[in-house]
Amino acid sequence: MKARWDIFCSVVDNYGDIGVTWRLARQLVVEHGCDVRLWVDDLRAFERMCPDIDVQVGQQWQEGVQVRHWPAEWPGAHPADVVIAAFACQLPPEYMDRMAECERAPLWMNLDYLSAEDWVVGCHRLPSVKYKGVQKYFFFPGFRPGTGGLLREAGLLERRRAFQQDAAAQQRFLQSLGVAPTAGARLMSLFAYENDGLAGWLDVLAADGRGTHLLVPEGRILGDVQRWLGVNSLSAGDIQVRGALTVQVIAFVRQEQYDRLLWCCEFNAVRGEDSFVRAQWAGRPLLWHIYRQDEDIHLDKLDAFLELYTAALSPAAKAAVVTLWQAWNADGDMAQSWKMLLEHWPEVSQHAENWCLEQGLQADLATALVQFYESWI
Ligand code: TRH
Repeated sequence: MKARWDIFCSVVDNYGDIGVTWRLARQLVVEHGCDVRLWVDDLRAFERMCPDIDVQVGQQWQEGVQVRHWPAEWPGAHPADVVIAAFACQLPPEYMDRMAECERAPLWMNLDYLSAEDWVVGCHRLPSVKYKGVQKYFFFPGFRPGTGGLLREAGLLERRRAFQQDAAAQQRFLQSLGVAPTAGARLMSLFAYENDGLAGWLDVLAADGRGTHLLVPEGRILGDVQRWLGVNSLSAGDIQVRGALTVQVIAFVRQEQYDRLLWCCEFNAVRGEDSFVRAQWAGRPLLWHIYRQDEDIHLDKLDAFLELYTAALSPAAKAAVVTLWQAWNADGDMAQSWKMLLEHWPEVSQHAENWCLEQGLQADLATALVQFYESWI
């Protein structure tokens, strides 16, 4: 019998919550034959990355996943065999009561935020709280052995590599987005929160000896881009040229298309959690805009990742990557640090591919969850 999974996603803000859970839900269906219901409290964020979603409908099927709207008033449902609360979201109290009434209580897990900090290994799969006798467990994604790993679909890296070796496929794809790359220019993508450091970075790109074609999906960074360009508005399709820099705004695309966009670019600026992971699977150098948290605790997370990510780099290349990422996340000098990175470009590029291959050796997150369930029953 197929295992039944309920995944609960509460959209706090942005797209990471739904981005991660939607990816996980599909993978559990396609690769592990699970019966998955994805409960989402805000279908509008979902619609951005999956335009087939009908935001008016309480129950619909998308790519083999039963998508259920999770309204304030709980509609009632029998608990599944495995229950995932994504990013520590609170399950409906009625649902928790039903879990406690089950003859055999479900496996209940909190799928946590991604972090490279070393305490994660010690907490992964530990029991958390109990509710009326039903035990909850921590499940941590991560980069180190002993964590739950990262979301990675079967064959992803092979598909990525084939695409990167196929110039015609890349050209067709970019054309479908309305992008005709500027000849000789470095193609880059920019997905970030508001960032005062952007102006310094764009200044140096505009003054560079080599051209840059910067693709900016519609989103929070556009205000900063507009200010730097000195224009009142920007929307998908707009192209502006300043010196060696071409800035092109593109529409927010489906998740699969966003992957291919990352694969096409020589450098990707990403943010949050899911795009950050996808940029690593692209095997290209990246820049992470981490999600800001109170008391700057996100900076510890940033340092922990940098420590791990740069461990195999030469000291000079490591310093260049660390300086750039810290500048982007803590108001440093983006112009100077970008120039530093360019000096180490070949090493940093090769490293991005090596890191991707190394991470690809770990079991992926969906498989790790299924294995945990199998060992639990
Ligand atoms: O949107 P985010 O900033 O999400 C954040 C983080 O997850 C953060 O950790 C969390 O606490 C907060 O939300 C609530 O960044 P993230 O995680 O990269 O999610 C973006 C998703 O959007 C990802 O799945 C990729 C997808 N995407 C598209 O599908 N199309 C696009 O064009 C773009 C730019 C992104």
